[in-house]
Parts: sequence; structure tokens; C-alpha cells
Amino acid sequence: MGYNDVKLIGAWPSPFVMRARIALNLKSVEYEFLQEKFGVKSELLLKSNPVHKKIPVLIHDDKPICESLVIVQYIDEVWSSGPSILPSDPNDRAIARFWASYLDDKWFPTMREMRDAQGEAKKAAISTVMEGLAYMEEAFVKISKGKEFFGGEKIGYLDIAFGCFLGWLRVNEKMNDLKLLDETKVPNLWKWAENFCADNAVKDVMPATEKLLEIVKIIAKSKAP
Ligand SMILES: N[C@@H](CCC(=O)N[C@@H](CS)C(=O)NCC(=O)O)C(=O)O
Repeated sequence: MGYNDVKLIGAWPSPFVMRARIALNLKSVEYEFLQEKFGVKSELLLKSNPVHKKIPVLIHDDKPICESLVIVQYIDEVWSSGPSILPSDPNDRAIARFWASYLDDKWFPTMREMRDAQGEAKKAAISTVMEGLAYMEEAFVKISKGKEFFGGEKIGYLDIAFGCFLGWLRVNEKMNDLKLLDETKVPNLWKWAENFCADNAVKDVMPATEKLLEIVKIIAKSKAP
């Protein structure tokens, strides 16, 4: 597949964009990375994702595909000769999709709230985030069946869906001076995170915590009156 056939509209700090980049890396697909500028939406983005106007958007042969998890599934189906991303068993696939929607609909939004909340609201958000990590620890033990990843020996759909949030999890740990991914409380998840970040498909797209902290400052500045 040639370089010009695949384009990805995104930005390096975005966890959702990272999902598409990891999936493309896993399938060894070359692509052109079209980075959006902070605070400005390009014409191409607005034309390609007129409903949500969000990144990522994958453009394959001039056809745009929106929503990170839809993109990951699309990549898995189109480049089917590469390593499989979704589990082959329908029940395993359903479980992976269940946890991915839990993470997107409940867990990650609460982690975002944690950053801005104060007092009791912050305490409640932290406890929901920790509860989510305990759920994921239990799910990991069941799903991975003693292997390194949710996907078994290789990174799969749920690894991508969850792992892309690790950079922002570390930012939250730093900003709140607490340990969320605690080796003593969620040991399997802690080890999984190490393995995930060290994987060849991930290590070059996982942003350093310090770089993400700079982005937090830029966002705060842009919101300041
Ligand atoms: N559900 C979407 C979420 C994408 C998303 O929230 N992207 C953010 C960047 S991390 C964005 O484009 N935000 C711009 C905006 O909200 O206007 C997905 O999975 O692709």
C-alpha cells in the first residue's frame, strides 16, 4: 500500500489519534500524518468529519473514516493479512468492545474531570477512576489468560483502546501527586502498562509525560480569562 493512499488527520498528544497510529504500526501501513494546529480546525478536518469535527480521521483512498475505534476496526479489516487486532471469537470480541466502551463513556471522562475538579468532587472522581482500574485489573486477568496483553501474546483491540490513555493517566498522577496505577493494588495492570509502552508499535507514539504536561499548561493558558 503506497504512502499517498493513507492519511491520518490528528495531533500527537491525542489519545484517540494514538489508537489509529498504533493500529497502523501493527499492520506496518505507511501513512501521512497530517497534524492539526492547536485551537484551529483545518478545512480538511471540517470537510472530512463534519458531524463531530474531531480527530482522528483516517483518509484511505480519499474516503474519510471517523471515530478512533471505528478506525481501528477498519484498519483490522482492510489490512487483514497483518496481525489480527480484534479477537477472532465473537464472545471475546464482544467483551473487548464492552470494556472499550466503558473506558470511553465512563472511565476516561471521569479521569478528565479529575484534572479540573476540586474538593469532594475531586475525591469522588479519583475513587471512580481507581474503581475503574480495579475492574480493568480483574478483566485483564480473565481476558489475557496469563499472557502479556489483553490480546494475548500480541497487542489487540482492548490494549489499544485502554493503552492510549496511559500518558494522560501519568499526567493526572503527577498533577495530583498520587499513584493511580499502583503496583501493589493493580499488579497485573501495572506490568501490562510496562509491556504495552515498550512495544515496537507503541513506543514511538506514546508521548512523554513532561511533553503532555506542557500541553496542559497551553490548554490552561488558552482557557484563562
Ligand atoms: N470519540 C472520539 C473522540 C475524539 C476526540 O475527542 N478528539 C479530540 C482530541 S483528543 C478532539 O478532536 N477535540 C476537538 C474538539 O472537541 O473540538 C474518537 O474516539 O475518535
